[in-house]
Formats: sequence, structure tokens, C-alpha cells
Amino acid sequence: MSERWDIFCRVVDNFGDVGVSWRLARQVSREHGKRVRLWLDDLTVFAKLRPEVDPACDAHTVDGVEVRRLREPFTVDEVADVVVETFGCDPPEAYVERMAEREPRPRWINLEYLSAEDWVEGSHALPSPNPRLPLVKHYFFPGFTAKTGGLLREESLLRRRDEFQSDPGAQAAFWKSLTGKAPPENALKISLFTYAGAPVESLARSCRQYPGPVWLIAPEGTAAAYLRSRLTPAHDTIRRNDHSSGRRREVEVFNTPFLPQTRYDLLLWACDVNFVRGEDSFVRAQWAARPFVWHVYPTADNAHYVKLAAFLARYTEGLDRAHAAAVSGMWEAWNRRDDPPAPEGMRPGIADCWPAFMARREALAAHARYWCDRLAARPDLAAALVDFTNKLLK
Ligand code: TRH
Repeated sequence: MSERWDIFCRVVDNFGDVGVSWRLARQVSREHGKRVRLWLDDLTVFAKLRPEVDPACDAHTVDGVEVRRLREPFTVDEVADVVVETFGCDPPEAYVERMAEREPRPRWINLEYLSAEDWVEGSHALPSPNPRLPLVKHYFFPGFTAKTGGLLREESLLRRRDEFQSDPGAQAAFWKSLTGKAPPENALKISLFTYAGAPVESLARSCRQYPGPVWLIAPEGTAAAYLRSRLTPAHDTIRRNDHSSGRRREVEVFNTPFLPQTRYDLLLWACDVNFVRGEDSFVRAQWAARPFVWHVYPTADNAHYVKLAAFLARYTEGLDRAHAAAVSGMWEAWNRRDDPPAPEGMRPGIADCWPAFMARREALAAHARYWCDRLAARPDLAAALVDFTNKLLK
């Protein structure tokens, strides 16, 4: 019988916890043949990613994975060979007690949050003996370097991406299904997925300077709600006559429904620039190999600025100084709460950073491809984790 894996996920907020846990469960089942149960304490989030799921039901089988509601008090039927808790969510107490009684002891993994900070390499794969029970938990850190657990990347992902990005028909069909029409030939297509406080309006305003049509696509969420509050409902156009060229400059804004997870990848692949957030969309934007801007999950202690700087230092490596400054400037302006115009000496805002970012679009597109290929040369996280748990047996 193939190994049984139990993966536990408790939703803190938003979609990422489930987004990451589901991708891992699906990949460990499909590509590594494990019998996987994914335990979620909130199935409504999962139903947003997989609309065919009825969140009122406690048990589902999706793509070969058993998806079960994590309900406390938890009734333990069977303890798995490998137990993964995501983001320090702690498996149910009753389950941990049974883990300690099981022979052989299960291998216990805590899948941590993604960070580009240097300390991650030193913490990756470290064991932590349980103070009370004869159990050892290992910390497994995703990351951008060889000394980390890598990133989630399913086997077929980059092949499917290349097929889609080289197929104008598939892209036109996607756009028609999403917006009811295909974008104008030379339209700049931008996807928007942000937290509250992102200077979305400044971006929309700055897009009016772009010498051609702009499509801003905001799936249901913070950015969409903000744009809707500032503009009219689902679809609107900010027009401006460019007297100098006599051409009409149009920024069309589309508030689309929240997309099923697999279709969200198509949006990232079809756009020219992607604004993403958190963790999972952040990684998917890198696999899309298109220029992107990251809205980091804000924390009260401002630690997210350290995370932002750590990733920017890695990402802009190999970029010439001016290009690197354009990327860092745009990302820092995007992560700054509400976007005051820059008084003297202050750091520039979106109105300055966006044109600088766009002026280097080709170079940044080449860099996005180079960065993606560099990451893709390393083992993906699911394969690294399976390999790690096999080594724990020895
Ligand atoms: O939703 P998030 O903000 O999740 C966050 C992060 O995980 C963060 O690390 C964590 O600390 C915080 O939650 C609690 O952003 P993230 O990680 O990008 O996850 C979004 C998921 O939603 C991702 O799997 C992509 C998916 N998605 C869709 O499936 N359809 C859509 O239309 C959109 C916009 C996103």
C-alpha cells in the first residue's frame, strides 16, 4: 500500500493557506502516488478555489485527494505515515496523542511560510523533539535557494504555460470567457490582486499616461471593491483624449468574479504585468515569467518590509542598477500605505515609479523569464519534501 499522508491546514485569513496546502496535497498524490487526506477547518475557502466543491459537505474526493473538514473535537480513525501541518497550525491534540502510540512513529513536518530572508537556510529541515511525547517534528521551509525546500511547481506547469502563451487562439478564448471580448491588439493587460491600502487608484490614474489602451483586470477582492467604489460597477473605462497625439487613451477596468485556482494561472499567463500578494499568487506570478509587483502581507510590526527587501535583493540580482532601482522603487511605493505625492526628499510615489517601471518593460520581461528559469532548475517543493521524508526513514 502506498504511504498515507495527512495534511492539516487551519485558515488564518484570506486564501493562501488553503491555496498552498491544496497544491501540495494534489501534487504529493498525483506525482508521488501517496494516499493523501487534506484536513481543512474552513471548506468555504476551498470552494472558492475549486467551485465544484460543496462546502456544506464534510468529505470530498478532488483530483484523487480526500478533502475532509477538520472539526474539533477530532475523531481519530487512522494516523498517517507522514503528517504535515501547514504554517504551524498544529494537528488536533487527539491526533498527536495517537501519533505517539503509533509504530512506526509518523514523520511529522511543519511546512513554514515562504521568505527570502537569509535565516531561512539555517532553519530549514531542523528537528524539534516534542517536549512531552516521543515525537520529533521537522521544520520545512520553502525558499528561493538550494539550501531551502524550494517552491511548489507541479510537473506540467511550465509546459502548459508555454503552450498557452504561444497560442493566441487560446488566449483570445480565455479573454472572451472572462470579459466577453478580446483585448485590443496592443493593449497593456494588468492583473490586480492586492490587500487593502494598495495605491490602486494612483495606478489607474498613472495608466492613463500609457501610450495605448490599458486593461486593468481585478478579480473579486480588495482591489476590485476599491475600484468599484471609485468607478462604476463591473466594467468601466477611464477615457482621456490625448490632445498631443489626438488619440483617445483608454483604461478599461474589469471586475471579474474570483477565478477558480487553475484559471487564475491563465490570467497571470495572459497578462503583461501582474500585481500579486501574500504567498501563493506571489509564487505563481514568478512561474508566469512576466514582470510583477508584490503586495506583501502586512504585519503590525512592519516585518513585512524586511521580507520585501530580502526578496528584492535576490530578485534584482543580475539586473543593471537602473532596472533594479525601477523594480525596487515601484515595489516600495506599492507597499506604502496610501500614496502621498512625494514632497521634496521623500521617496517617489506610484505616479513616478510606474512610468519608470513601464519604461523598462522589455528588460523586466526578459528578467522575469531568466528568474523563472533559474528557479525551475531546482527541485520543486513537493519532490523535495517527499525526498526529505524518505530520508527520515533511514
Ligand atoms: O489570499 P492571500 O492573501 O493569502 C495569504 C497568504 O497566504 C499569506 O502568506 C498568509 O500569511 C495570509 O494569507 C494569511 O494570498 P495568496 O497567498 O496569494 O493566496 C491567494 C490564493 O487565491 C492563491 O492560491 C491564488 C488564489 N486565487 C484564485 O484561485 N483565484 C483568484 O481569482 C485569485 C485572485 C486568487
